[in-house]
Amino acid sequence: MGAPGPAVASPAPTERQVTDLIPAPVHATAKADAFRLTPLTVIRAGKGAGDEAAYLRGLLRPATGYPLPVVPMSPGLSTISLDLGQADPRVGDEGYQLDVTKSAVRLRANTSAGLFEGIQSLRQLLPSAIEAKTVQHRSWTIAGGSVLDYPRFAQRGAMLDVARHFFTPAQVKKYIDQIVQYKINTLHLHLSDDQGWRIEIKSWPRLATEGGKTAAYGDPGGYYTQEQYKDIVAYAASRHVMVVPEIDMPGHTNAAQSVYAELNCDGKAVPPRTDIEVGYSSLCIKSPTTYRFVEDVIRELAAITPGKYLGIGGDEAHSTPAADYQAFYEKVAPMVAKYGKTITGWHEIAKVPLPTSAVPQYWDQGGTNADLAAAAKRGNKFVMSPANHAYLDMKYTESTPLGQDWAGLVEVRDAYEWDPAKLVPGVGEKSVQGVEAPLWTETIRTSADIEYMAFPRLAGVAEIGWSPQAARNWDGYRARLAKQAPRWRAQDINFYRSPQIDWK
Ligand code: IFG
Repeated sequence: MGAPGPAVASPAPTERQVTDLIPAPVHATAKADAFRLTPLTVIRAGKGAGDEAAYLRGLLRPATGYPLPVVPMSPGLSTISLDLGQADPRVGDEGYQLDVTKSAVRLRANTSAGLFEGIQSLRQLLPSAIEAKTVQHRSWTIAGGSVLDYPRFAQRGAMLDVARHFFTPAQVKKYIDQIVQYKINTLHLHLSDDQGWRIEIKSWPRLATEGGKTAAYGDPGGYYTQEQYKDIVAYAASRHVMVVPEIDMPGHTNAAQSVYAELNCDGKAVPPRTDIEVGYSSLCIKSPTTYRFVEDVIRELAAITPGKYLGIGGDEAHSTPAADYQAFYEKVAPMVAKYGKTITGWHEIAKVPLPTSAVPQYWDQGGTNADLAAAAKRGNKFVMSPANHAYLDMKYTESTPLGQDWAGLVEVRDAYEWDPAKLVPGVGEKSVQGVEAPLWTETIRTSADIEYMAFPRLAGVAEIGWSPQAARNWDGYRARLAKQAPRWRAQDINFYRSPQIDWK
């Protein structure tokens, strides 16, 4: 043991440092000094960085009350700068470089999405009080350090089932703002099911006006007009979130079949159903009307969806014989490309011939699946959302008041300790497009319910989607997660206080 070396200026123990970030960055070095935000601080936006600079300003102004003007050139005062195109090529098209010293904060990225993700990290380097909606009279320091970061997987998503229970555009936007703080970039909206139809389709108007009236347990329904849907999509895009709309089929279709008799093989409308049984419904596979209906829906939904993907369901088609299921998708799959979109759907669709661009979404619980391994071999990529790890409607424990338990109990650790590239033999790293945390809403009615089931587990799924697998371990994560609690309290997020975490 040699003589003790020179005292290294270890960073003052603070509420947060670059090594506390969630998702864990690829490279992060904490530095002792910190940047102080003051009433004189300016945000200098390089060319093309104006929107992200305005977004950052919107995050910082409520709690600080500082002017924080966005300027094209900095007068050399206390400056936070955002620059496009000057980042290390390693950060790719969604990563960033963030350098915080006493004298300046510098955020660089190759795209505006990268700047947006870097802002989420910058946000976590400020005290949790920055998340308050009213002015907090206190000092504002940004922990010093250097971060060079980029995602493991391109797609990191959350799904909200707005069919079993309807959530207003404002509630969806609120959820978007909550999830982007963990670099989630995809919102999958499950827009139709047995209990309700939630999107206006002009060529089949009663789908929404009638089929939107019902919800699980007879609770109030609702639906999005196409204008409201476009507004949600635009809001999501302003947060660099791609909306993936899903119309479930050929099963999970009772709402549609209860309002249009011609969608039923016997020509009779089925009674509306608001119980939560699954697998009993099926479109009429042999009827040409079914394919006119499906094509009209796909056409109208594609026209108002700028995102690449359109979800065509495929799950739990227990009332559709296998041959009919195959025949159905042989007719329907080409419709998605016809209207300029790429197929996504539940992994059962991998049974039928699909373009290799199609992205099946895995929702089983791990293990061998020959259809998926074959699809991966053909070049299909998958979104992984195993029910026993990523389903946010699974109860945490037996005493969780909300949710279900058919895939088991999913505590915070269960939602964190899995590797999407190791779930299904033959579906390895190169075959994984990303991860998703679905929230089915049979038992979920309010934003507080959404928050209780999504937080903390969504943060873990977001880290799985973003951070290097080698950087992830439960002991390190649970310590970092504990430090998020003051941020959630400041945002009034109704999170579950898992006994597995020593919450701050
Ligand atoms: N499975 C059904 C969902 C929902 C879920 C609840 C899928 C793909 C059970 N399909 O998950 O509609 O009811 O946990």
